[in-house]
Amino acid sequence: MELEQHNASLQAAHQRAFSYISGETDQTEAILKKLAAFQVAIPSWALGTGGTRFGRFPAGGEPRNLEEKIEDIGLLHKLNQSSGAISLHIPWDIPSNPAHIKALAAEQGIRFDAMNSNTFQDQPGQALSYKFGSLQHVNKAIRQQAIDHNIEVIKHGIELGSDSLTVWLSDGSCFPGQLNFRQAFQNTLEGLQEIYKALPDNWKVFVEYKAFEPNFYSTTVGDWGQSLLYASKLGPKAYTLVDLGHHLPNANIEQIVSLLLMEGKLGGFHFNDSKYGDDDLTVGSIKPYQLFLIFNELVEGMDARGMNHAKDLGWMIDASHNVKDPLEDLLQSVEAIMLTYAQALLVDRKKLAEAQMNNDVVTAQEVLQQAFRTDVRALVAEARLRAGGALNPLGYFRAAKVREQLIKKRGLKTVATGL
Ligand code: PSV
Ligand code: MN
Repeated sequence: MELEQHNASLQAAHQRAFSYISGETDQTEAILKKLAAFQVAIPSWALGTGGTRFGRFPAGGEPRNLEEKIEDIGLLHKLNQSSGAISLHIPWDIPSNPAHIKALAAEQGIRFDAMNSNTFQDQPGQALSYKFGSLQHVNKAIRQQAIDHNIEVIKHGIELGSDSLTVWLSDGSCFPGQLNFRQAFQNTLEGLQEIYKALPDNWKVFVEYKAFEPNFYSTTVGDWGQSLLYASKLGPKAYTLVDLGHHLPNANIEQIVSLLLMEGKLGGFHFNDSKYGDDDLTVGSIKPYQLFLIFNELVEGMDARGMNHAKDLGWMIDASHNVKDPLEDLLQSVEAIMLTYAQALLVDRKKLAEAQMNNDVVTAQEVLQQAFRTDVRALVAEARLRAGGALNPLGYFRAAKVREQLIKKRGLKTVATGL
């Protein structure tokens, strides 16, 4: 099925819904412009079926190499016009021919978002093991190996035109007494300082925190306080990265986001959703109101600093798709992000500020929920349509039998690199 044909078949229903929502706000054109500019990076490791330590159930047609991963993201972007970036994980996706990879991505309108290093696994042929950590390690040679790897990742990123590095460390301890916390912190800081020195002038480094897993007693970058401490000591090119799944249960993530923005230290975002921990579920599938409250703070906080919503933070999905088609799951996640961003743009900020000044708790809640309960699907669809995408990306994906075609081309038993 052709895209035009798909869009034509949905046009009348879309028009009805779009005229309704346009009548609800005088901001339609401004919101459409912001939606069109907003791009969410797709991680190179999320294009295959995810798994747990108990098993993995691939459904076929997974990308066999980086070229095919870029092809998959190009497909997503063609349909939703909001996935115009890729975030690479090294060494899972080392570009053997960077110029070729760069050109391939450019053909699909895809740029290279943050590069991700990996010192949480041992690679075949690796000299020293990360079993007891990387940058925190008691052995200087192991710390140096982890530093060198990160510098290598920066070099790959420079070749591709990326401008940021995300460092997520699994470093920590599994049992009380295993680590000297201060020593682990100091070693990690010194390592990050070496990596920081290797950053080009226009680059940023994002320090990602995570409460637990794979270490279950302590994590050396375990929460936003520790991440902010590292980022502050490192300097102006260092920022905190918030991954939604990396908090202890019921953490007030929207407040964390607000304060990091206030300090000018929020650098990037990994979107996913969870019920229990780092579940890596589809964005917006479990706690959509929390996602809205986070976006509400993002928009308010970025506007307060005059930031560009699309460009000044790194936006990325970080999820795993164990029982869904990865591409369908990613389409759902990007859609959830766009819808929530649109709702946050609808919040009546003047009325909210007045309610706050008057301690009018009821009105404050009404203002937020008015936006959250607004059906903005037609706004997001209109932005997509104007950019050349599909009115219903998921519907098109199924009608055009995209997965079936990928299986035919790549085979049923293909395995993408990643977790
Ligand atoms: C760790 O759980 C994490 O969120 C980091 O961002 C990694 O790079 C990613 O997942 C993939 O393992
Ligand atoms: Mn992450």
